[in-house]
Amino acid sequence: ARMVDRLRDALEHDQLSVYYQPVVDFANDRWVTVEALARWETDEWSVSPDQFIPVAEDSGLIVALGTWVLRKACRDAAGWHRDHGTRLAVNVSVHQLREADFAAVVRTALADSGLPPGALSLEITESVLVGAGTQRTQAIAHLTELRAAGVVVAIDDFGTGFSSLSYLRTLPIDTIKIDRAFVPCAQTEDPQQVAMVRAIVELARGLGLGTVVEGVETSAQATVLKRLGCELGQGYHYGRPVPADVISATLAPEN
Ligand code: G
Ligand code: G
Ligand code: MN
Ligand code: NA
Repeated sequence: ARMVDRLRDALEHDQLSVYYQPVVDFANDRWVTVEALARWETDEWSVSPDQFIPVAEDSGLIVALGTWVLRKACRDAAGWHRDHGTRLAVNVSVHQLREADFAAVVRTALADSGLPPGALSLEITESVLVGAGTQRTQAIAHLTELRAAGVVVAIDDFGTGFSSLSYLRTLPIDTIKIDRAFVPCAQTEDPQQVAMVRAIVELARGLGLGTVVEGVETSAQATVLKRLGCELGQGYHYGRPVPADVISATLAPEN
């Protein structure tokens, strides 16, 4: 069967899962957030999200898949937030933002799970700005409404799109997630890479936006990024994406 049919079937039969990757505060290495990442796997095989997410995007199935991930992640994270203050980040496709009921779907997921709006970040990409004016207006209206309720909005994969920087002032956002392509290589500390990160951090600060750096793989990189003024970091150095029960077990003894 085509991958999209198998994916729809997996979604209907609750055969997808959600993994979580920690985001840490460089100041004290504590977990402040976990990012929800969809997984499609069994004991025998797995399909990479780099394969099935594009298929879901192209078929429109990403709307149902995104809602499923959001609701599952809010349920998992409500207890982590209650007991440890841990926040939740969820990836949102531009297709979800074009649906008339997106803000209502998010509000319902929060209400049903008990996760407070201020504990949720939505990760969107610059592609929100692409497409017909009415779709863009709809997306911005959803984000504005949800931000007014306390939800945090982050630009994911910052610096990899093709938009002009002016969108940073026009989009209702709170945080920039600096793409891992900008992370300086630990050994060389490439001066050009360092200059790029420094400029992005300065830009974010000037606009009153928070920063998260992705793809932190070594302690040497963490040291450089911290020195450059990055606030939060995410990457294999701090932890790979893992199932919910591993997050629960790791958080439990910490506090
Ligand atoms: O999990 P991994 O880091 O391999 O993810 C690969 C890509 O798939 C990333 O771009 C990530 O943002 C995306 N992705 C993973 N889970 C979701 C999801 O639930 N919704 C959307 N829209 N994208 C996701
Ligand atoms: O686009 P988004 O930022 O949502 O993608 C997250 C993706 O990045 C996931 O597929 C996750 O597995 C991957 N990822 C997370 N940390 C690291 C890292 O330190 N190095 C690399 N190469 N990939 C990472
Ligand atoms: Mn992301
Ligand atoms: Na990213």
